[in-house]
Amino acid sequence: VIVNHMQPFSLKLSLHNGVLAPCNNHIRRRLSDMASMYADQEAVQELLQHDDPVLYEVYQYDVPEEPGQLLVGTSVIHPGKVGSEYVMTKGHYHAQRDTAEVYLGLLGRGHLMLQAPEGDFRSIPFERGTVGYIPPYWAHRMVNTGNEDLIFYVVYPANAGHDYEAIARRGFRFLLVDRGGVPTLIANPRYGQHV
Ligand code: S6P
Ligand code: ZN
Repeated sequence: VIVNHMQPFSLKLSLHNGVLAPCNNHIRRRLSDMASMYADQEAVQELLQHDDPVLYEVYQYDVPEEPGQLLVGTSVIHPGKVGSEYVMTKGHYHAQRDTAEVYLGLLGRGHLMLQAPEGDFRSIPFERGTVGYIPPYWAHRMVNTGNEDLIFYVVYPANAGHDYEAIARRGFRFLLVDRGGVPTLIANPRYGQHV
């Protein structure tokens, strides 16, 4: 008996620019959408006086958010820095904490930062061909440490949802900053404080 009437489908993913077609959920995140998340607030204000740049984009094909379904999408993080901190995603836990996710690197260079609720932290270097496994319960944020777009493909349970609040409040334990051209992890001086 067929109980799920959803039809099979296919999408085209451009391996050059990450665009997914068709795409029914295109998100653009600007600096003003996550201004408080960068450590150097003077640099944020300085940038915002001139412009409100798009920092990253997500192309996703939404399906019903029910258990058993999978969401697929690509993220394109543009290169750049805010102060000495590299451009990054907001980062989140899944609202449904016991859901995992897989990232596949397609273009560019970066680091996948992961953090468990108890504070355990990992940073995984990412490039074309890297497969990153994000276990259930780990918050995740991607950082573009290169000078071109960082593009990766993601697959995760459609009922996972996003919890941005916890990261917006506490941040990650470490920041990824440019130290003489070398991406370097430093302790986040604002970790655990209200951001
Ligand atoms: C979704 C998955 C990615 C991110 C995207 C943007 O669970 O982890 O598609 O949504 O990379 O990051 P963020 O933190 O702004 O959602
Ligand atoms: Zn996620």
